[in-house]
Amino acid sequence: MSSAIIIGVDGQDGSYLTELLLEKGYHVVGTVQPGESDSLENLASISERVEIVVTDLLDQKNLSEVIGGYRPDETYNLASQSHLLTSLENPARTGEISGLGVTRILEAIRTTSPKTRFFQASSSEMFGRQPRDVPQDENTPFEPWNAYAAAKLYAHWVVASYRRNHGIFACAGILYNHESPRRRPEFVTRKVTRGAAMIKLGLARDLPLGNLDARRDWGFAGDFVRGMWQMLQQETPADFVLATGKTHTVRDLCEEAFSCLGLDYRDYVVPGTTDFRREEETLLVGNPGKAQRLLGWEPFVPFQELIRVMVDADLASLRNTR
Ligand code: GDR
Repeated sequence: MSSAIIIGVDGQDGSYLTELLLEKGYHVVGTVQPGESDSLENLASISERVEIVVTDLLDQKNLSEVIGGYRPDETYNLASQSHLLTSLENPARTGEISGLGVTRILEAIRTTSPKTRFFQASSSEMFGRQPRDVPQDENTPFEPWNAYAAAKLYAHWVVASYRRNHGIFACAGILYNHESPRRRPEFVTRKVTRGAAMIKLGLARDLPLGNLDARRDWGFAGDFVRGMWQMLQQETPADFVLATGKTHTVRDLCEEAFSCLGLDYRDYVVPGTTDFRREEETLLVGNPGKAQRLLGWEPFVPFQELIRVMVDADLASLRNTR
């Protein structure tokens, strides 16, 4: 039986990856940060099939004990303070967790379990505000624009260095935005699908949002975790962009979500002061050609379907809690 450790198992991606690996017959060990072991609602239906351990990315000894104790075939690092604005409120901690934390995991693998294959969730944010190429691929230069992206880029290069210098099978996926009904509501897709469902049910009157012209390349998280697993099944380790190659604006997202409910977003969306970002001439859109060619990876769920599924899920869960 294959085994895997999923670091940061309690997030959106951790739950989808757990489901995928369980389907494939893996023994799955999931780690959570100290103090967060009660936030496992995404894993509720499969909790009995996952072993949960508390692991601290700030603590080298603890990481070495966990990885050396299990010596898994694969380790996936999905732990991060992934909400951009929150991560920027505490940039030093972001660097500790999203940057140095990855070095600690790789050190634990190198010293205690060097045959363990490693996946790191890198981010399209590493390309910065004015990427040289549109769409971006694995050869586009990085130009991180904030402490979150800088921490992610540090980790990205550390992965490459352990691959080159220590022969560790380590891969990074440069992940564009990926969403699902399990996305936390502070991210814009879920904020919109949940907000629209609340308005439909009479639980809210309007939806305050930031920049409606911001564009993103949005895919389905379930497709992305399949790509992570595929990366670790290759003969040689490499980095891959995972993206849909298509962008939509926040306005398109609103139009789609509200129209699923027979509503016109223009009647409900109002300017909000929170989460407004001035950046946004950025064209972050990925070219997944390498993943398609070498991994046979495809993002199956299109934008419209993704948003419909999210709206339906929000409507159902809000109805249940009424
Ligand atoms: P992002 O995701 O920052 O791209 O990071 P988010 O959903 O927060 O923002 C997407 C875009 O929408 C614009 N926006 C708003 N965003 C939020 N959250 N709330 C609003 O009201 C709002 N209005 C407009 C944002 O400015 C932005 O342009 C995600 C995370 O998963 C990261 O961890 C990951 O690295 C990147 O995707 C790839």
